[in-house]
Amino acid sequence: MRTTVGIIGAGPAGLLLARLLHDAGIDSVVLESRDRTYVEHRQRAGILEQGTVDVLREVGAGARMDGEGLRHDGIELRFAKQRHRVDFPALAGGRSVMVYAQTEVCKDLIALQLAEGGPLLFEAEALAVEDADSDRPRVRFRHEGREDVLECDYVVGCDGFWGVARKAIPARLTQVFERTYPFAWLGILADVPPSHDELVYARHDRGFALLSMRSPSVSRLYLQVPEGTDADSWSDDAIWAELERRFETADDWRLARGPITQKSVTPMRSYVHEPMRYGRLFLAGDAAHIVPPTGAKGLNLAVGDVVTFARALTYAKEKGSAELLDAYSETCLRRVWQAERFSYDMTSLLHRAPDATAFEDRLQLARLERISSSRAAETDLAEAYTGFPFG
Ligand code: FAS
Ligand code: PHB
Repeated sequence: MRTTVGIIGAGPAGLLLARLLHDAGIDSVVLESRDRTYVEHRQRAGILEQGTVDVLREVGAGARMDGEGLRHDGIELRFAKQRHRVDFPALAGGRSVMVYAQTEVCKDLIALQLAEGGPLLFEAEALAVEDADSDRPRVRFRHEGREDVLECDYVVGCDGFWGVARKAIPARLTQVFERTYPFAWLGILADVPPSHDELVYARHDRGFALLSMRSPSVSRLYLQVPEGTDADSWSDDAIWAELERRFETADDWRLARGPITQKSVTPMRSYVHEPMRYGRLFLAGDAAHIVPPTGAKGLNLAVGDVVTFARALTYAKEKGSAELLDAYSETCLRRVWQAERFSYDMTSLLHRAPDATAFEDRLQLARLERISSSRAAETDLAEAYTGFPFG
């Protein structure tokens, strides 16, 4: 097989990149190791920044999002039984966010790709990227029981944290920055209308909790739990009781309960791989960086990377200059590190580490008091939450 751009991975990064290249008249092939059902049903992100919403509309994947997505103009911070709403449009130049699950984004992009895009091969596992530093990089892959090779001009590794693309970059050229956290998120889906019309981020002495949603009738909620927690060790009752404790307020707000339909634990990690390019191999999305989901940045960073790559390759084709391709890693990393900073700040602001001291507890409350009483402090949060510019 031969194509201009070999894309490894059909998560949001790989799928959106295929659309962006298609619209620029550049052919690509997407290799995805899992089947379509897995990709379309893997519960992950839920918040789209304004920039992501705009790009999805531009590539023709915005109709269902505009019909079913929920535009949100703020979030609530909850601490010491207090409630403070952060008003995004007032603080971040009119920007808001969209609640629309990553599963739905993938369904929309897959439908588009199958209807009018280049090859999207499911159950096609990339085994290795070869000759990445030549002008003829190759992806060796296995599909339908036999090994094959995809000859490319460029390869983009959109294969997530556990993918293979990153391994093609020589360790001597690589610098990895990472931090793991002594806690994780126990996430649930529940068939119950959300008990608040916007997201609620709660800091409590017992730990963090997040109220999110998937629709007016489906709630998405998270509890901070110790790292390594087994989701099945939490009964439904225990989950609801703990969420009620952590969302407590001084007023009469109540958390509605309902049938839990899905339960899973997500580990927390900050990770950046530098550089995000080696020869004709480019990394995008979780293949290059991971953020703790507290800042709702993961999916949106992946979008920023592939928009940057598509712009750079289009520029190279139209102007004959590799200038933007050569700047790809630096351009992406500027945005990545801002998202890493924000995600770390939100995580350290709202989660209580197992060994937290009384001093650290008071420091968290002082930071939250500052945000709820200073326009400058809450502006920083609103600007970062609603999104950084794409390069
Ligand atoms: P993805 O991991 O989504 O996609 C990579 C794709 O590559 C997968 O489909 C995989 O099957 C495929 N692949 C891997 N190896 C391959 C190979 N060798 N050959 C072919 N294909 C291969 N972000 C948020 O903003 N909010 C959240 O609440 C949130 N929750 C998350 C929960 C979990 C459990 C995880 C793991 C992540 C979560 N994230 C969240 C982050 C998540 O949304 C990612 O940022 C987003 O999926 C990134 O998209 P991709 O870079 O496309 O990577
Ligand atoms: C979600 O709805 O899954 C979600 C929302 C906000 C976050 C993380 C996850 O910060």
